[in-house]
Amino acid sequence: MAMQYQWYPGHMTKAKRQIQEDLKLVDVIIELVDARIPYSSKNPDIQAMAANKPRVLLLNKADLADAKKNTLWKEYYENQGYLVVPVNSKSGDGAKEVGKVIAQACKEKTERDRKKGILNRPVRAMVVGIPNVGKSTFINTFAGKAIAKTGNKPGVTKGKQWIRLNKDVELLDTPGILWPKFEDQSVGLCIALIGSINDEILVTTELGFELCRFLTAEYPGALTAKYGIEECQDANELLQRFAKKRACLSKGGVLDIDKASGFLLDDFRNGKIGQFTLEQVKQRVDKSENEKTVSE
Ligand SMILES: Nc1nc2c(ncn2[C@@H]2O[C@H](COP(=O)(O)OP(=O)(O)O)[C@@H](O)[C@H]2O)c(=O)[nH]1
Ligand SMILES: [Mg+2]
Repeated sequence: MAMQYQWYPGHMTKAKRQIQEDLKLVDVIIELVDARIPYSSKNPDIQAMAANKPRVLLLNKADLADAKKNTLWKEYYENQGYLVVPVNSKSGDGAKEVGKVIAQACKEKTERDRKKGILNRPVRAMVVGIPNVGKSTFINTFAGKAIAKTGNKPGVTKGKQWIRLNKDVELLDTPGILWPKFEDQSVGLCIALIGSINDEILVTTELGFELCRFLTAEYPGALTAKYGIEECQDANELLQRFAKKRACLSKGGVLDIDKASGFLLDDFRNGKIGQFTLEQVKQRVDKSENEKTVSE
């Protein structure tokens, strides 16, 4: 692929340092990834920063992803020691299960406290994830009802606001912002396809092309079912057919592929074509194993 999907937001180092500081204050980490790209939307640094803390991993936007793949990714991360729940933070679907795993994550901490003679100290948690993954939505939906802020507590860094989730759990009300690893081009492409990179630095047509390629290969029939266009191997040709169907014409009656790609991407990102997962467990597991071998 000719183009480079790169994205270097400012203040990355500062934000990372902030997370490192905040992590010292919490017992449990609630990490959000996008269920459509559970590998690419996961920051690798958090692993090192959060050593020895129970980790809850939420496959957020599960409503937009392939339900069967949600199950496979859940198993994959459970095998790595996470407590995993597919959720829809917008609707609150999965809330019950989230409550359950948070309680489970807290149990270890409460047990440890009890052995040290500490009783009735609430467990503290923090939400982390890359931009746009749904952190604010999650906090609003899941803590919104319990929005009573507990204010500053003695011995805690000034200015931190805690939201009480229930009698056992307090949540830091500012989410920690992480960044995806962009060394791998395919990670950048995945992040771009779900719409988490500013569009102006991307070539819409190229993304439309990649999306056509992916959908015809992994979910054959999906584009035909939605738009009534005949699918073909040639993604350029397919984009043309889509543009024709949507009557995307520029001045002079020429097909406007860029505009058509924009429509296609919008529909995909909003779940209007269907529920799709861009990454397969197998593919990504093989890859991480290879990476490990190289660095050793
Ligand atoms: N369909 C769907 N959309 C979601 C979900 N969670 C968040 N969103 C949407 O994703 C966008 C980014 O969410 P936001 O909470 O601002 O992300 P943040 O940057 O991590 O705080 C918003 O448009 C949300 O409405 C979800 O579970 N399902
Ligand atoms: Mg936010």
